[in-house]
Amino acid sequence: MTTNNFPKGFLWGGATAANQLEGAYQAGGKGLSLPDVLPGGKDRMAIINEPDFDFTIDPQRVYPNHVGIDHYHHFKEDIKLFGEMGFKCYRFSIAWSRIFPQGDEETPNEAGLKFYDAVIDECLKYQIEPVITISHYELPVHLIKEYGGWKNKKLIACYERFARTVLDQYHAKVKYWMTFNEINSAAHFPIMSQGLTVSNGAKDKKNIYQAWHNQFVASSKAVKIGHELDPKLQIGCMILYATTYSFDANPKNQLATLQDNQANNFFCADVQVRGHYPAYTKSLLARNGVKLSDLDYTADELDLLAQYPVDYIGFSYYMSSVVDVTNEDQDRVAGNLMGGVKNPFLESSDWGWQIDPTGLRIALNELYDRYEKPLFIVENGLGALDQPDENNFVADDYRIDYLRQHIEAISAAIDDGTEVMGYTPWGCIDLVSASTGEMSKRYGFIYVDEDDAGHGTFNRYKKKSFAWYKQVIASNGEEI
Ligand code: BGP
Repeated sequence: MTTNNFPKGFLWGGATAANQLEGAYQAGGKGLSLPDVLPGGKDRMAIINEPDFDFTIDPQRVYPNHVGIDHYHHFKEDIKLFGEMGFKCYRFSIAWSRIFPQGDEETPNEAGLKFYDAVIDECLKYQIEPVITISHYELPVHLIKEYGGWKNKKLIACYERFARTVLDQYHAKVKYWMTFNEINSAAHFPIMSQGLTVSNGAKDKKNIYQAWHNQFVASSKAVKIGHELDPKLQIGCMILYATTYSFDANPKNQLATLQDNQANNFFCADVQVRGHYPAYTKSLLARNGVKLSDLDYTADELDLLAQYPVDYIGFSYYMSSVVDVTNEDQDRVAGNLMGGVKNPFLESSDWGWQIDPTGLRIALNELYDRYEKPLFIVENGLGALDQPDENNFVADDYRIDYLRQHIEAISAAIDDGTEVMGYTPWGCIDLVSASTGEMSKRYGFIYVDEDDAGHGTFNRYKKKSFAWYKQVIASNGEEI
């Protein structure tokens, strides 16, 4: 197939998050953020079920986010490599706890602001457009311990101050923003974006919906602040999208798939994009044992949501999923984020994520049909166990193959009539995995010599996919 239909100005690039690559977790006055207290290892997410988990650091355990890939001290070298690949944009996040170490101070930390000024200037030096996620799984620990995370309305004012500070500081140099990373992911793991564990209420769905409401309000406030500073700023939401299929034609499965889509793919975007709660809200809440009257919301807040919806839809896409409510004995995949029913037509990654490029074409169509707003694929990629040879070269043909098929799917979706702004594969340089807290699950075009315990030379090496992606960008997606 030909892929010569990518629009001029298409934002090719890569994506990262502060907590997964910066390291230097106490440098320049930074406070502790949630990932700083999450140990590495396959049971990292299980921590939310430990009743005595209290967000403190246990000296017996390993904390890979403390070191990241030491991007804090290597950012010039890393961004230079992105420039060499020809990135048009670079998506990264600002660690809240570098700007407000505790999260609720009145005055920002100058050293933190300076750091991101330097990162942004480095991008601009290579004509790379910065794309900033304001909050990417980096809630300051103090906001969790003191207030119980996002279920507490006090966080709205803290976020507003944080968003105002960074928008004020960087808006002249940064046009593209996102308010919360994978805001809907709380349906699967409420700890990452909402700071909720079993000990502070994650098992009570009411808290998750209240936290979402508070985040929606905070997100609209950021859109308001951004547009008042400069109406040309583009401020998006960011959702995790997993195209969801019914296992078969059984109407029971079809209905369950529809409801699964409402709950997991659409609910947050419906509010953030359309500016109001969808018609199915009451029944969705009821399915989760929550009543509207359980939630604390005001008419002014609903007004704000209506007045300040997002400008575009950022989303991550890694896999599709399957719904079957009629057969409990189905084969399952052991995905570490959200395992589920196995799709007999698909292969899975080493971590059980079902690989489905056509699902991306479907996702783009589903989202565009529903919202008719520009779409930005801000995460996609293959986590793999890369094996460097004696020259530290990784021949990652499997990654090239994965990305090529997904780029073909984007091209097909553009032909279908969808409006796609850009594509930023996840972890464009190897970094610490969010779900396992390990380095060995790698996504990058650039290999970083470092092991799961955070030891290594930290040298950077170009993988085979580096030259391949450079040519993809140079040809605006034609040579893949
Ligand atoms: C998304 C997150 C990222 C990222 C990615 C890959 O859910 O937004 O932060 O890490 O998934 O996941 P993992 O690192 O678990 O492989």
